[in-house]
Amino acid sequence: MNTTFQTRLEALQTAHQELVTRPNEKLALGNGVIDRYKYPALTAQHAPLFWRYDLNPETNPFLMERFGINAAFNAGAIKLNGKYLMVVRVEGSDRKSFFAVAESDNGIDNFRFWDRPITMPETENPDVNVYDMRVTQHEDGWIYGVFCTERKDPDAKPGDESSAVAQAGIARTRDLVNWERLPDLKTPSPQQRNVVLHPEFVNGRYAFYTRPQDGFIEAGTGGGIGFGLADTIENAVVEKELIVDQKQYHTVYEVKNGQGPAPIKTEKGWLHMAHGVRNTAAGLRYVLYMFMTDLEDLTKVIYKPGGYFIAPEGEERIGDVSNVTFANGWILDDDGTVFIYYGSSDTRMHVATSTVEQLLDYVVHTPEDKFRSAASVQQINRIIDHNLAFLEAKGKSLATLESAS
Ligand code: M1P
Repeated sequence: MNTTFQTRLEALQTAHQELVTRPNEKLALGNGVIDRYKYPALTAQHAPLFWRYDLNPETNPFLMERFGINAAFNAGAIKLNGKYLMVVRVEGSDRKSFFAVAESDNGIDNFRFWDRPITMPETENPDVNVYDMRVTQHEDGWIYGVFCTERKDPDAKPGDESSAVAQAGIARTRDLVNWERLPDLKTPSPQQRNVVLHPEFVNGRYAFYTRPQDGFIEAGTGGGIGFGLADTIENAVVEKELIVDQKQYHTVYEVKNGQGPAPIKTEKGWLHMAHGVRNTAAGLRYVLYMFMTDLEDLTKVIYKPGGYFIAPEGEERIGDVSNVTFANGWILDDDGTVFIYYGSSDTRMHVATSTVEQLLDYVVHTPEDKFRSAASVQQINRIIDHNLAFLEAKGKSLATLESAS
């Protein structure tokens, strides 16, 4: 073995080992709703060296990367056999995404990819690209992965190499290793992305959150988080989509929105995390927001805090598609901790932590968006009045608060 090869291999191994074993640190002074962490939970550089390099000096004397990994983002998540697992959208430098599982003992750090990426079976119409899997532990006993499958638009004009059709692919597994691919979801909408399977049957049927869209990028007239039922999962057909949470002028979900992971059941209702998109002079901005639906009527939104829940901060703002936070995975732990996994700027994964108790407080008590500047000022004034009454009862004033050390 030549010494350059050996020296380089050792340096690569040391750097990789340091990265995947680096402890993460909770950042001080969160906003009371979530805690963020200092380092991304997972990056392209976490990909095993043996995925990327031919480690034989005879066939790779320069120890060159043979398969580049560009990004690791938009992961589904599940806790299985005591391990916190992300089902990550890994994107190669060839621009194709695929799924791979990364595992951690504590949900915060030391995420390591399993030895092989997921071999996802294809349908008769092969996927060109697959991404953004939502993992649902369904009450029928299977773990489902619902993801976007993208293929070239068969109606694209000659020379148009960009137009694509997005649909919802469905697969199921018991162990995240062996997957059974089922036919893609059929809906009345021309295209679908951000489709999520609800974890419980609804009147004996499978329930899906959908995101009908007219084109590949534009939600168009179909904008909003939809809801529909299918009789079977083996050939899932949603005949009618009802919009549960629609896009709306001058909000953080003005251009489009989409359901995040499968909702969490709480005593007050189903807790949802979603992404909302608005346009800016610098391009689209993706943030996360929350809402709650009724336990009995899943199409009825009963609480919806105004504004965003998580928006890109610091390095999260920069990446292949900048100014994006996107979440399709969270884990509710037995003690009520919620691990929120979110991708930033289509590049890397982060974790934030909260509890069901905090998230319920946030969803129930955060003022709704009232859609006008004047109404926002009224909301601030209501908080100020509430604080003044509280301080007065204690014999204090706003000035004493400002000078508090
Ligand atoms: O690039 C931002 C996001 O764009 C798409 O989301 P949506 O369908 O809501 O526009 C997805 O491709 C997503 O993966 C990506 O993060």
